[in-house]
Amino acid sequence: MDVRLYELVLNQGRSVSPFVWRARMALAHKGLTPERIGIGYGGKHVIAFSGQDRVPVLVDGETAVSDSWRIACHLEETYPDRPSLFGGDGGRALARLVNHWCDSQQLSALFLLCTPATYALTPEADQPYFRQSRFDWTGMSIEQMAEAGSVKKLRAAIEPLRLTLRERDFLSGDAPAYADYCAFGGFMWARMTVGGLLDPADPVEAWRQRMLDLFGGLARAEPCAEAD
Ligand SMILES: N[C@@H](CCC(=O)N[C@@H](CS)C(=O)NCC(=O)O)C(=O)O
Repeated sequence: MDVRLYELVLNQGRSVSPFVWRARMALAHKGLTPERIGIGYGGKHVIAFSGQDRVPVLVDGETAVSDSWRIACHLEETYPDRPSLFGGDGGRALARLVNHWCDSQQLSALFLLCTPATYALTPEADQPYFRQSRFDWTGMSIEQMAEAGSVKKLRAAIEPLRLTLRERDFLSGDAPAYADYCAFGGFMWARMTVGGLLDPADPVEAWRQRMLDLFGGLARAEPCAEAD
């Protein structure tokens, strides 16, 4: 079966995209091992067939799917007999809430902390694009972001995760599922660029360690900025 995942890979083989990590974990959850194709910011022509310019892009047989949420839904619908990513319609709706919370709150809190190090890992030829596109989004230079990033603010922003993980091992309950992969993606961006960022005593850190161990240590095995 032809299953391919297009992802963003920067210098030192760093797979930095939180959205790609969501898709990689979701594929592993379904027992699928895609061929991984790394592109840089300057390699968007490679995914032009998908009709847009963002990763992840999944090619599953004849079907191309972009956007991490749409990829998760595709996997759930195409592989219903394999372990569920959502646990039914109610679970899917709540996973979507977690997805939106991660995009708007968790990734915003990580943005200023991880973007300067992502820039440093970007091949020189793509750095002007990276710098300009991030300035267009935020009005800030890479150097201003480096000044403004706050670990304290990140740790405060993830309080909903902390409160949940004090009560159970995974956001989805006793076992991990898509809501966990959503939140984990953000922390993988940090792991690839700056390190863990969490207090060792934080229940979120204990969960992150459990997530790193999943699927034979799939995420732990990747080259990263963190010494395990
Ligand atoms: N909503 C999309 C977001 C995808 C996205 O923004 N991907 C980033 C990687 S982190 C990207 O392709 N960036 C290319 C760029 O910034 O030029 C998803 O969930 O997959």
